[in-house]
Amino acid sequence: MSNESLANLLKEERRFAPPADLAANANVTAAAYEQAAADRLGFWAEQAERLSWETAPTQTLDWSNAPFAKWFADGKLNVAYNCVDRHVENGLGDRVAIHFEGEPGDTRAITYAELQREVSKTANALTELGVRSGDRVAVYMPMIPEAVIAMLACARLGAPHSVVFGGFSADALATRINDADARVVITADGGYRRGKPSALKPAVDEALTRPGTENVRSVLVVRRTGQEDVAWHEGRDVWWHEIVERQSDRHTPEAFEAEHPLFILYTSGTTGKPKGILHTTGGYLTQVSYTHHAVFDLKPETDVFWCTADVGWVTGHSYITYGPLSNGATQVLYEGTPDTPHQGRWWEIVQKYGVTILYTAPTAIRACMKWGDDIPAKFDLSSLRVLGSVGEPINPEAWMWYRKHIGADATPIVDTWWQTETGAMMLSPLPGVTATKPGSAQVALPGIAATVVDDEAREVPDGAGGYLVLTEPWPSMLRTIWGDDQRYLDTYWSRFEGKYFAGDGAKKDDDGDIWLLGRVDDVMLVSGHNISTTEVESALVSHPKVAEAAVVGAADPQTTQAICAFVILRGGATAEDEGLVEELRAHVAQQLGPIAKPRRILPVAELPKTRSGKIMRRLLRDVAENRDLGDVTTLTDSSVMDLIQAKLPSAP
Ligand code: 6R9
Repeated sequence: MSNESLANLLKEERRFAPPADLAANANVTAAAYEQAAADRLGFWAEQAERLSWETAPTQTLDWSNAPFAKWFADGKLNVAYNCVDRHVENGLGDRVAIHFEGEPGDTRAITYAELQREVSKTANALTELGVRSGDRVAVYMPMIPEAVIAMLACARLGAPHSVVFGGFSADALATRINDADARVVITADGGYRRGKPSALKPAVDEALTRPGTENVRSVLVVRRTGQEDVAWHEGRDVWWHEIVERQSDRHTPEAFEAEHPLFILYTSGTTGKPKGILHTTGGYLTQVSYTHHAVFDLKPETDVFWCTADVGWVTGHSYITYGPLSNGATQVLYEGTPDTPHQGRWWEIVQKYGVTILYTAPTAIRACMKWGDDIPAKFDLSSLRVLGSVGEPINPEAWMWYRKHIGADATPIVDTWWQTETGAMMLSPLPGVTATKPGSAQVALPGIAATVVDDEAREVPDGAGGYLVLTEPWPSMLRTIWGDDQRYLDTYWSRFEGKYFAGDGAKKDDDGDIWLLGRVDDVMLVSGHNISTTEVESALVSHPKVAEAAVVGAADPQTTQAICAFVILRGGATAEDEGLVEELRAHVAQQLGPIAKPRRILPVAELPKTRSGKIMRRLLRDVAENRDLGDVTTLTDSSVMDLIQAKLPSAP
């Protein structure tokens, strides 16, 4: 990026105060900010008391070998005990932990007492398969309860798991098995997606033919779809229902040191070798538990929580498995897609289980906008009291739609910024405290230190833009990149000395609130101005005929880059509509100024996305610059790119 900071183009004046009853009964009030500001480490030491420690920590942070952190280093605890057993011991065994809803409509309600038995049996089975503390276990599963049970069983044994998205290819799985040197793979015959069984086991079989995966000695297979033709490797493959079911349902958890590795999760990494992000035990669990309690105002006795993410994404790790369960929450786990068998499936689930807190991604909200307001209107969504967003900047118009059509124009929206690397939420409004602004993650959570700096690492004044940085260590921070300390230093700690570089562009508004502007690699340079992709996309989405937009800068001899926008239309608009493209260009110019007016606008049917719903602008840039496409393995649907490329020659 050039020296000039990001233009502060978008102005947002709308404000929504917390509902009075929520504010009056909120788990966390404004006092938390003051307490954490006065004594940040004392604040986190207090939050660590949310957990049950076998040996309580006496040290909070050891930063003597910065940026390699140790949190609560002399404490010992077991994560699975904290997520399961202690709730049973506290008399909550009959509380439902998981309401499972399979895509075909099959359901299971699993109480904390049953979860304790299932996790214990699975831990015993893994022990029989030779898994010991420190061994890595790859988990390649559909969204079924056994995915969560497998993670907890690994945690119980101190065996770090590496969950790989069930949708990733055999190649991606093999690379990750190899990098983590996994000894066991837990998988299923398949899962249900878009109304039909989708096999998983063949990808495991293929992955295990690749070099570097020889150390995998067992494959534990859940029978989910019951397809007949599962290839079987005698001596290596074991059915879950055969080995797990015959185990004792008792298992004594061992306490591990707070810095014992809990899991490795590979970031989707658009370039280069995927990074194995390492998270450890005590600090991670402290921050996921606290943020889940604070940001969602969770009342475990009465709330029904639902995070729509996949467990293969960090959001699923922190806000399906570890945050909610450590807090004794009741949650929904849904296997399938939002539009199977109909586009109201999610809202039907909210109504059926009386979901009170919903956590989802902007991409899903924009899809629902495109499908139409009438679909959620058919369901009773009155149980909802807090709505969350994560994964990308949420465009102000999508935020407004979410509030109005899902949240009855009353429910607070928490826009939570964080990363695989941060482990837990870092920036977010608090629903009982913050007057929210559509499109902004706004403020660092209590105990978190974040700011925006310019190229010289100077904090920018209010009203200016630059790079988001974290200026103090936090409990759930990544500890390193698995097997590559140097890459950890280079990627996150070398851009600005002593500060964690998140790789996101950001600006502060006139109130000092933070707005995320997209990945720094995506920021456009147009005639000497840095322009954020997010702001141009938000301007496009604020037009009633645009459901979704992806904006890239394409190399241009006159202006360095020219803004090129790909849009998905809604409200009956079509690419053939006379004057539509001109109308959209004029709309952006009027919203943001002439400098941000896209050179080209291309209506398309779909946008390329990662499996966690993030738009892959890099691929669109390849298209816009007529280059061959790079790596498309993390794309949800690679045929999307063929359709987009086919459009190009006829473009204006
Ligand atoms: C949790 C997760 C991290 C990147 C991050 C940023 C983007 C996530 C966001 C957001 C704006 C938000 N991001 N939440 N941008 N507002 N509320 O998504 O982790 O998959 O590692 O992605 O996602 O660009 O740097 P991960």
